Amino acid sequence: MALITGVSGQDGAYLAEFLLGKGYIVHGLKRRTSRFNTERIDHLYQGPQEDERRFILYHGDMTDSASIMRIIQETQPDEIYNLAAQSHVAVSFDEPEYTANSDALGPLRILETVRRLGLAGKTRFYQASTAEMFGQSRALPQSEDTPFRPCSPYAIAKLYAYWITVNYREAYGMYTCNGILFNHESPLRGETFVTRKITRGLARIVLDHQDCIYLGNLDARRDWGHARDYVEMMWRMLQQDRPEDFVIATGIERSVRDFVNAAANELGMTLQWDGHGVEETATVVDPGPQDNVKEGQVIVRVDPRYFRPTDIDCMVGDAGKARQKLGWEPKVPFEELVREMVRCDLDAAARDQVFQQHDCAPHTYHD
Ligand code: NDP
Ligand code: GDR
Repeated sequence: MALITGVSGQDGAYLAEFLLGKGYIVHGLKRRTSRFNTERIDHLYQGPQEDERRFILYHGDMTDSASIMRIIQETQPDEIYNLAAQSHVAVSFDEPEYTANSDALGPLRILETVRRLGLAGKTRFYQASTAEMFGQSRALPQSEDTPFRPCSPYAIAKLYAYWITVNYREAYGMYTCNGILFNHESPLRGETFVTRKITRGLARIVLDHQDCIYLGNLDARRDWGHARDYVEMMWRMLQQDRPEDFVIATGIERSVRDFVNAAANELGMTLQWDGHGVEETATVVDPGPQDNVKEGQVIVRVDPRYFRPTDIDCMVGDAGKARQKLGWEPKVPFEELVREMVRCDLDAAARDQVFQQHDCAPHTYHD
């Protein structure tokens, strides 16, 4: 039996599906929002009236110890996957205190609850740690031994979570693991992360809903994998004889510009990049089969509002330890990830078109 916090997020949805497939009963902590926000897990939902439910949701919040205590006491899980977080790096500069509360103190609240309830010998704990903790560390590729040099309120909060997870393992003998995951994407990725912003934006341009997308740092280089591959590693970390921390990454880095080119290529379009810094643009030199896109149309511009006060130039991981001990082998190559995201966003943009034809406004928030 497992408890997943952040079950309504990208990784929560893939992990819930994965664990249900393994025969687990899955409990999910979900925060209260003013509207439904369970689109990613609606296909798994079982109403309270159904018999023998295997997927059960609870209202709770990482900033509220009482709700965490109630849910853990009620469910007494064998495994806890702590995925809940304010996970957007740029937003953490706007909401640093809230980010620290949910991302740093949230995991502490879980660990302390497990200990206080006498579940330290039973409940295994996975912490969603992040490659962002390496920050501006110059060492590349980054492994479990690379020194941390975080450079955002998000990464600094996650660093506290990392160390408190290690501390509860060492101090109380609890089975706790950090998965130090590099960027992983999918069609379920939040719309304001750069990959999804690009695939969604290009799909909408192709269907004539918008002309252009505005991005920030095009030179940033990231190590992008598929979320479905990564959640399996979370589970594998909790099935070992001894708890340990693991880096999960593909070992290949690409720039934001490379990602735009790959997505455009998937749509049969060729782009030309001109200018530097805030003047840089991508112009369509060959629209391929896209009727709504014109040769010479500028479809990417830079908006400095998307620059961060401090950013990371390049992140790339060395997942040698996970390869050796967890049998880690990323299954989905980069091109396939981009293809899947572009296709799903084309479908979504087509659905939006139907909404528009019936005068119902679809989501138009683009940030
Ligand atoms: P998402 O942003 O998609 O999901 C985050 C989840 O946390 C959502 O379910 C969100 O709820 C929930 N949440 C946020 N704040 C709270 C709170 N105060 N109380 C309860 N729930 C809360 O992130 P991902 O699925 O991409 O990432 C999962 C975890 O892995 C995160 O901790 C992230 O920091 C970490 N991570 C992610 C990486 C990636 O590349 N995806 C890489 C490395 C680490 P709601 O749906 O209501 O917003
Ligand atoms: P990141 O992901 O910050 O690495 O955090 P994001 O996709 O937000 O940014 C990646 C890089 O792209 C640059 N960038 C832009 N980013 C966004 N969001 N929007 C833009 O318009 C844009 N233009 C350029 C950014 O500056 C950055 O360099 C993700 C999250 O999932 C974290 O929770 C996780 O811990 C890390 O990955 C590993």
